[in-house]
Amino acid sequence: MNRLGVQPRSSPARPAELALLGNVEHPATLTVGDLRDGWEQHRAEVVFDCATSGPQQHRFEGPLLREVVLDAHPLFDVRRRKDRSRFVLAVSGGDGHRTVLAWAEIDADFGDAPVLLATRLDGRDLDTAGSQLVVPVDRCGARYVSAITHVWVGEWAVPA
Ligand SMILES: Nc1nc2c(c(=O)[nH]1)N[C@H]1C(S)=C(S)[C@@H](COP(=O)(O)O)O[C@H]1N2
Ligand SMILES: [Mo]
Repeated sequence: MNRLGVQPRSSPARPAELALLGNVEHPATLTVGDLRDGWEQHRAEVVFDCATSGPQQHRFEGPLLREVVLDAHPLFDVRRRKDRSRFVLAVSGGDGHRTVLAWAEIDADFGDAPVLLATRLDGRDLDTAGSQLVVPVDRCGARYVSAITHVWVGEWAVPA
């Protein structure tokens, strides 16, 4: 911001952040830079179908969602498959679009899906746009939530 209260064109835009929260021991706020520097980057070349714009082909890079979430220490006994299988993940985008995944979809002992939190899309860094969910096992694009603001981790608890 300069003295006129105007954002100069040359200044870099504010980096996007996502909140990792819910039934976890260590909630965190993560920038795309954190996602790039903190975990091994995986690549995914994907094709998905969009109901409105047809087939889309993209190249993504980023950490595995399960590695990022595991480092926040979900409140399950990591050694017990049945305990882990009760958990779900809810992912929201800046525009209100949101989706859910079962923890078991990405757990190596269950679906083992290589779901990513993208840091790069088609060779472009996502630092200002925000991370995008990459679900290579999906045939359609609805769960490729972009501009992620929240990843909520929670346990299905039976209503009293
Ligand atoms: N935040 C957000 N992410 C979103 C959507 C949306 O409306 N909002 N639409 C989804 C749908 S329906 C599709 S097909 C893909 C399209 O991704 P693309 O435009 O990068 O090809 O984004 C997904 N991610
Ligand atoms: Mo879509």
